[in-house]
Amino acid sequence: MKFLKFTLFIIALLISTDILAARDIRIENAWIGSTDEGDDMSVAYMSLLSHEDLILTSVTSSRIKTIEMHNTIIEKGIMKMRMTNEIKIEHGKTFEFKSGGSHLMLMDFKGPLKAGQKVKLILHFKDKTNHSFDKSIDALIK
Ligand SMILES: [Cu+2]
Repeated sequence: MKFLKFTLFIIALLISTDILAARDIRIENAWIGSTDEGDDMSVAYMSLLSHEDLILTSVTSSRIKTIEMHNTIIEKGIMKMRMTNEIKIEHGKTFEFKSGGSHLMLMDFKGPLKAGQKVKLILHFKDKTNHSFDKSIDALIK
């Protein structure tokens, strides 16, 4: 009985610390390039700053069916984009999705992405204990 109580106490503690441990991650300047009617591709940029090492495993949105994470590499003097399933976010170091560097590629969406509107993006992270969590943000279309 004592053991059961203790176990329940530990479980309760774990649950509460999990809820209380709001992830200290700052996501700023999230924006998406506007598109014209008929365009089927766009890009999104943002900066991320975390107080713990994280891995960004994917980005999803109900507005945009396909979002790929791309790195830009230079191969034999030619700039190429490579899809990746993991982006490392080192603690205390701002990671930027930016033009000419890593970026989010947006595909398979209906209708133009109009400047001034916002799109909800959900970022899926994994911490070093393999614990997954999501963070949703509003990206402004510019
Ligand atoms: Cu790309």
